[in-house]
Amino acid sequence: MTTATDRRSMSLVAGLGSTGLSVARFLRARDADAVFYDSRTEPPGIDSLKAVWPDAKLLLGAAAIPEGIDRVIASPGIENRHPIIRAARDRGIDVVSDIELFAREARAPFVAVTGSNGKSTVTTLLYHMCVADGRKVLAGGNLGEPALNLLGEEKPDLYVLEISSFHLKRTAYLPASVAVLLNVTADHLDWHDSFEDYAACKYRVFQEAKAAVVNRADPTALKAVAGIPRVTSFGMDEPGDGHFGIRIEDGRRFLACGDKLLLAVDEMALYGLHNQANALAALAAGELLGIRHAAMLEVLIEFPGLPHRMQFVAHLEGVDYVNDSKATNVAAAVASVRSVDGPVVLIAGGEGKGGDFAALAEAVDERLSGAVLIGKDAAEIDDALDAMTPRRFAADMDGAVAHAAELAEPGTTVLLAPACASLDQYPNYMARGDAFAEAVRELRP
Ligand code: UMA
Ligand code: ADP
Repeated sequence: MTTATDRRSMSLVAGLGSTGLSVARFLRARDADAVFYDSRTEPPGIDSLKAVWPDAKLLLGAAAIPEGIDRVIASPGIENRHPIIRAARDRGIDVVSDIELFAREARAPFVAVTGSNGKSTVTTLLYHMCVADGRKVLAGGNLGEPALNLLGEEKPDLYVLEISSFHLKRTAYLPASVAVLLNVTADHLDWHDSFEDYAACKYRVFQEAKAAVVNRADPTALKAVAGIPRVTSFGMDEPGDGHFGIRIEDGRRFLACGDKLLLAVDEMALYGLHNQANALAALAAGELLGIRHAAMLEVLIEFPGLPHRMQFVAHLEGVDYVNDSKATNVAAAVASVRSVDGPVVLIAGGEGKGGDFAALAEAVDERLSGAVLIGKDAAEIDDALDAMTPRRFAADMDGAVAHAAELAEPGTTVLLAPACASLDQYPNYMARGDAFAEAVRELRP
């Protein structure tokens, strides 16, 4: 009879997207045993899997865990209430993320960046800051390149990882050299059991961290970092010695460290108050890593931001068109509207993720000169908005942009900041942003 001690351990790899494939490469290189599961009977990743692991054992469509499985390595998109995850829990089988596997094997230090909003921007800023300082650095995680793929590359000086709440829910060991928590606001409530569960996952990033960057406006985060030897804070107020914040001199706003002025915010290529917070968090992380200030400031002067985040599209007949398709939750859309000078015609809607549209309305109503609502949750946003705000409904992005152009007076900004996921109408937020840019191009006389 085979017992658990005399056979190789067997993993169930759940999800055959980019994460599942990275796990397959990782296990194959270690001559491990695995079964691959996907709830789709013909997942698009199957051919790539076969290329990595020609005789891979497959379990498609069904949702039962076979006998002999010791752990489930779950892709982040597989919700916690998915039958496979529940069955694993009921049987006492460990459920782990690819990030946990990465953390146990990484031979170079890593930075873990999380938060409800700003993760990709801060991860990318920090990556460029490390490069500008002459470090060999690899970036990945939720940003796009699965973390385990980075282990297949030549060993760098440092990894910079963007980590989501989905990852953190299934990560029991994360000894980051620097853990960064940007902010915690409601998101992904369709995946997590509750807001409390979501928030606990975010604060968990600090647990085994050797140093931390903390948002000093968040008292729970300040408590969570109490035992960490090196902590640097960031915030939008004046900073204390060794911390990062904003100082105003002669009416001009500056990024500052203690009482030292580092850079006037009008010299930053990034746009908006929220990006000042992101810049300060990246500076704080860079400081903990010993990156030279000059290298970091050079990046802040030049880095224009990632696509689909406050991306300027066109100026037509006195109206600016801005694509912030990545504003996929309420807090991001609020930050987005607030970062625009002057009146806004907002294009919003899609698949809400359990966010509170009343909070969106309360925060942005007075700045809106119009709204165009799209997608599955258009009616819910309509209910929440001030009755006086002119609004239209549109079936697609062409219609939405055409309505917005009609509502927008010269001096207005038409802003795509949906406060919702795109999946009811588009494959992802990039496709939604591209559809917006295309529709704006078609407006040109
Ligand atoms: N699947 C099932 N059953 C399910 C759900 C999914 O079998 O119930 C299967 C799908 O059929 C598909 C696979 O799982 O074959 C997809 O897995 P996935 O959704 O985890 O996608 P990946 O391609 O592995 O991408 C994931 C992250 N996706 C999610 O967190 C939803 C990517 O973040 C990340 O870039 C990538 O790993 C590499 O680390 C995307 C994201 O939307 C950008 N993240 C969220 C966000 O930023 O808000 C957290
Ligand atoms: P994430 O990776 O966490 O989704 P991104 O850097 O991709 O974050 O930014 C996504 C969106 O979130 C942006 O388009 C903007 O609307 C909003 N945002 C970015 N940074 C912040 C911040 N610090 N606070 C609030 N909202 C932000």
